[in-house]
Amino acid sequence: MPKSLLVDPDEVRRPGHLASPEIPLNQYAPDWAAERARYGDAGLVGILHDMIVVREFETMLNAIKTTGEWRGVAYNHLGPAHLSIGQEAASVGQAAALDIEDQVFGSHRSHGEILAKALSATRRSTDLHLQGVMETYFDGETLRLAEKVDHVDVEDLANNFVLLGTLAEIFARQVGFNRGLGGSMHAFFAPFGSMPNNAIVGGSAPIALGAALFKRINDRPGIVVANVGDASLGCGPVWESMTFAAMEQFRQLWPTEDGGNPPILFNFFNNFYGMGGQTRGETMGYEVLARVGAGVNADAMHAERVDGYNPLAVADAVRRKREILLEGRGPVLLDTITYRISGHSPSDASSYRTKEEVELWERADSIHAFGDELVQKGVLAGSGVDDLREAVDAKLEAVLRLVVNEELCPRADGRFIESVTFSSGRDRSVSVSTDDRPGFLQSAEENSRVVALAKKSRTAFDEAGKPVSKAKMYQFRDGLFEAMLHGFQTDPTMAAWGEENRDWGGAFAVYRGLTELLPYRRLFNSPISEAAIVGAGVGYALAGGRAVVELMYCDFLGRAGDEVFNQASKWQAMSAGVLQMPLVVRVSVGNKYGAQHSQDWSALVAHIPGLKVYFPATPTDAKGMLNLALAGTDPVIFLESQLLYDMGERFEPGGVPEGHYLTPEGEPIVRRTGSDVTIATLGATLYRALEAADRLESEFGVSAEVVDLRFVAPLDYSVLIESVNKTGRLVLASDAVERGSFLHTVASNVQTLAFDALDAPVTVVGAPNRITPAPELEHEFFPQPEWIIDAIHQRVLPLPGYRPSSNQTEGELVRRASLGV
Ligand SMILES: Cc1ncc(C[n+]2csc(CCOP(=O)(O)OP(=O)(O)O)c2C)c(N)n1
Ligand SMILES: [Mg+2]
Repeated sequence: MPKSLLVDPDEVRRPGHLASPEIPLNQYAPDWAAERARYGDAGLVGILHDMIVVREFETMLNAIKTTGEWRGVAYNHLGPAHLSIGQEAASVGQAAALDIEDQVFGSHRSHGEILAKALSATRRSTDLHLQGVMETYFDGETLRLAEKVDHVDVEDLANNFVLLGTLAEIFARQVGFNRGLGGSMHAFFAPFGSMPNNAIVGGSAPIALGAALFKRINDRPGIVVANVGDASLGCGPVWESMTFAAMEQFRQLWPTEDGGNPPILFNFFNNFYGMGGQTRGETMGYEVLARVGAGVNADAMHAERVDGYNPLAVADAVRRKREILLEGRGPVLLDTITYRISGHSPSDASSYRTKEEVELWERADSIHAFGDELVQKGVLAGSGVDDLREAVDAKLEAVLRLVVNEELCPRADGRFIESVTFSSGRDRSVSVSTDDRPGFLQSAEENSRVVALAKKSRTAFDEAGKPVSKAKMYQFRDGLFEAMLHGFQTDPTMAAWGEENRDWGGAFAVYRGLTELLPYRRLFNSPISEAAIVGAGVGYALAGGRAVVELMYCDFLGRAGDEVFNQASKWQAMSAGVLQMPLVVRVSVGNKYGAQHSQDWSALVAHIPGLKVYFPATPTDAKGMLNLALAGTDPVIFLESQLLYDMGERFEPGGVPEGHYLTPEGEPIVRRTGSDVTIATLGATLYRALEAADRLESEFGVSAEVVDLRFVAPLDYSVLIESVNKTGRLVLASDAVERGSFLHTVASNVQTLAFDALDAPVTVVGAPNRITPAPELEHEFFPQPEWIIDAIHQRVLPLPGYRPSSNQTEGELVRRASLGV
């Protein structure tokens, strides 16, 4: 689709002033009769009840942490407990305005949000629905225990279930909502709309954005709330998520029937502190947090400050904002003011604030205030608050007694954690959306790229062995294209985004042709926001979709560091396998553009548990391995060397296969057979290794076997061991800098697994530990064919009469290591 928006110089150069919408501050005007009619007396008491539940739950936790005991139950809780005592009206008021299908993502301080959302959802559910949820969750394991606590009806039993599932999770027990693998800061219960909570400050913002995108793209009901703290406004990913959610394309370019901007509410629980740093007056400059909305879009994000000490004011704001979001006019920002009476954590001595300040907020306490109001208005009897508290405490005590019982409530073990690290393509129910918006703009047969590919040679050489010209040759990037096409055709939820993904065809033309084929909602340009690009992919995937996101250069991984290292990688295990993460992060590995665009960082991602890492080196593997990634349900970092994008197929005798196929996961492949030495490579170095092997053969009669590792994780060592058993020698080479290279892990494992077969030490050839220089000097940086021969000569198998051109000796290794270069 050609560019459709004109940038008119006359318009943009015209003088004027920018006006911003007014941002209301605490404008809630109580209308008691209207609120009573809206909620009914039982509803109002329900709100108070839930606030008391949150307060008592956390008071109990505080006592356990600080005194090791509550109501006669002793327990030593080793893990964290970031409490929200004082903030109950904010979380409960919010939940009171949300439906079951609305989702809330939170922070390290989200026990209250989990309880509030779950209790609100139970109240909105039928008994049948509640029973279904509880029976099916972990096959009723949590329910069986919850049934041991007194209850009068199904809703009351669901209260037991919520308290028990949450507390057991905090205490790392198997019946916890995430089998104890999430713990206090990551607990959640998706069936009631309580979604992953995040120990990384601001970490929920991009993930919630992805979940909101999932709703928008797949026409699902409800909204998504990113509950983050005031101090998270100092975090880049939070800003990236707000600007991403506010992109004008959602309403200007996407068809109206797609529904507008993703329905996301950025709710800042503004307690005025980030640990001890005071956001008002010290660590931020906004003065009033809600002001920030004006910097994001023309609607000022419909920002408001709302009194988070009044549950009805919060519910009123959330209800109004929810309507805006459902109409596609988001995103929304709420500055929900509140106060944390408790310390940041139970060990916090509150040295950063005065007693006077804490007492002022204690005097305004929301439970007292709301309770008094209900009594005054005759909704609740005089002793009502105390009666509610006593009933909640009795239930909590019974739950606590069960959860601390090691026999009734055991913990999962390491084997279980291993079993949920990957979901390995476990059945994923793709619920096809019922709407009739087409998933394609044209048929594949009429797509220009598909038509052009049909005429191309699927091998690099013709039948006479002559090289095929690039214009006529099916290339590495075409393999990726075909895999993407198949993914889009077979998974209706699949969506892709990144910088330049649409008109440009992806930074390296992998997607050329897809713009004509796919509507915006399945392929779109993102802002230059790597954290939000990947983070939204995480949220989209865990919400039920399949996402393919692109990082233009491997060197930009740092910009999406948390999203790759802590989020994509960890949520399957932290959820105990409740969530799946069908997310492919396509990452090009560069060259030519110098130090900040040319690094192979396979080692960084190799070190992160929970990630799969693929690195194809041929067009056949580009297609087969991307097919594999797209057939799976795990997060895959898919590395693509820019040196290979226009490479043709040289190994597969019939050329790149036309149909759909999968490269066997984790299996390296022998690209050239030999008997004297094995050269194993990762990525584009393969072709230099093959050149080295040819020279070894022709000039020295040394027969080299070349193995293309293709995978970093998982990696099956049998092909390599078999080769080393035959040759007795192994040289490993890749374009990554030598220090910390993943190849050292391979070297160490081969030494362990094939020690008896080895006639020489395993040798790693990598780039020197320096910056990547200008293209004219790259031959001094990236391993060259002669370096591989030099290393063989100097450290593995002396070659008679050979004169090395570089220094690959042990002495040089020691010298460089001692200098750190
Ligand atoms: C990225 C990151 N930096 C620092 C921390 C340590 N930390 C945990 S909570 C917190 C304060 C967060 O303040 P805010 O976002 O306002 O939430 P609040 O604690 O007030 O609920 C800090 C600095 C962290 N968990 N993550
Ligand atoms: Mg705060």
